[in-house]
Amino acid sequence: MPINARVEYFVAEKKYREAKGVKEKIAALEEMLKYAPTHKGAENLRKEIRQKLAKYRELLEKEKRIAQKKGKSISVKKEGAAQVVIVSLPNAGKSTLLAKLTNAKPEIAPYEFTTTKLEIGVMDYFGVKIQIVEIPAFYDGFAHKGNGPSYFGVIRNADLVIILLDLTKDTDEQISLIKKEFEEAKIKLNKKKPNIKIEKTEAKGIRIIGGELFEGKIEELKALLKSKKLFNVSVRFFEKAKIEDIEELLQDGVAYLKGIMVFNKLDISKKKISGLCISALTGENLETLKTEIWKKLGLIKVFTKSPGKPKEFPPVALKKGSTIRDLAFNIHKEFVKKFKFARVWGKSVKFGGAHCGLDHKLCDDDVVEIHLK
Ligand SMILES: Nc1nc2c(ncn2[C@@H]2O[C@H](COP(=O)(O)OP(=O)(O)OP(=O)(O)O)[C@@H](O)[C@H]2O)c(=O)[nH]1
Ligand SMILES: [Mg+2]
Repeated sequence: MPINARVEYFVAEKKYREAKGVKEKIAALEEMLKYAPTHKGAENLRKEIRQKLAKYRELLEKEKRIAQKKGKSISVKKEGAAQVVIVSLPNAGKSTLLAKLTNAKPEIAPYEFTTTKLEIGVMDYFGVKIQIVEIPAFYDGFAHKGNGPSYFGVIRNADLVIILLDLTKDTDEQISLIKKEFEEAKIKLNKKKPNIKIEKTEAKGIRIIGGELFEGKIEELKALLKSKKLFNVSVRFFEKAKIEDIEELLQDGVAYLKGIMVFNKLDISKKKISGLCISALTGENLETLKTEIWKKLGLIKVFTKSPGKPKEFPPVALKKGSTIRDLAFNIHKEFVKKFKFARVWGKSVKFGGAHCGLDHKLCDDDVVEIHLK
């Protein structure tokens, strides 16, 4: 980590780490380069950023070429604080659910494959906008056939997947088919990315750091790396891991996504399922579903206020664990520089109106009054 870097640099670096798509990565890297320290000691850092930029720009060109070959590319512009996609086999009630949760008016019909393109709506969650996208129904082989791969491109970019299951049909069968397609598309659902850093090095040989955390034979690990032509690398373990975890990390294009399973058509089913059961038609349990979506997205909403005034609406959505610095930066870049102190009301403080600094961690529904110099 560079010393003396400006706060904007760290924010850009955070964006880079969290970026999912190639375009987002490029934008974050450009920002990192803009704010990276210019002194001699940071030369390597700037070089590294430029190399990464070149790599991602090349990747973007490649993606464009592939998209051109395949014809029209399918994409959705992300809007709001997060993007949620709904997937299911035909007729499970995706459009009905989308119409109930958002402002969208998709076609709803009792026959299969009614929805043939992406349907997009916006859900309001206590003032926070969340984009919800219906993906046309899955079928056997979806991951590799027709528009399936393009739709999986949209899914990969989402923050959460709702797997909608039809209680009036065999749910195990639906689950196994949908899971199979996700596996085919190399998307890991609800699995944490193994916390292992594999980096190419200029130094010769394979260097293993924290090897006591590796639950396997080091020789096997080295053989695997060599089979992937990784001769000069460092592998740093931050948690216990198996050889399969390394294999997964070395695979191209693996994505990690959060997902929830939701069982629909509760109103006409007598099945007893331990899971979130709803009726998109009657609206039963939809409030619970909304709360589940919010919890699973790992977001918090924070209200700002001016001295002597009530809290402002809508709230700002932030990642769980965000600090006043993140909030200030979210409002305006200058706010971090000009920050004097903040007063906070809510769960993150012992008493309402407590004075806090930039590093103070915020909780859901906190109210924050920022005072500037
Ligand atoms: N009883 C009942 N019927 C429902 C429910 N949700 C959806 N339906 C019905 O199921 C049928 C399919 O609903 P859609 O919302 O079009 O399903 P879909 O998943 O979007 O379908 P495709 O786009 O064809 O994949 C319609 O007749 C809906 O009225 C529900 O909760 N209960
Ligand atoms: Mg539909």
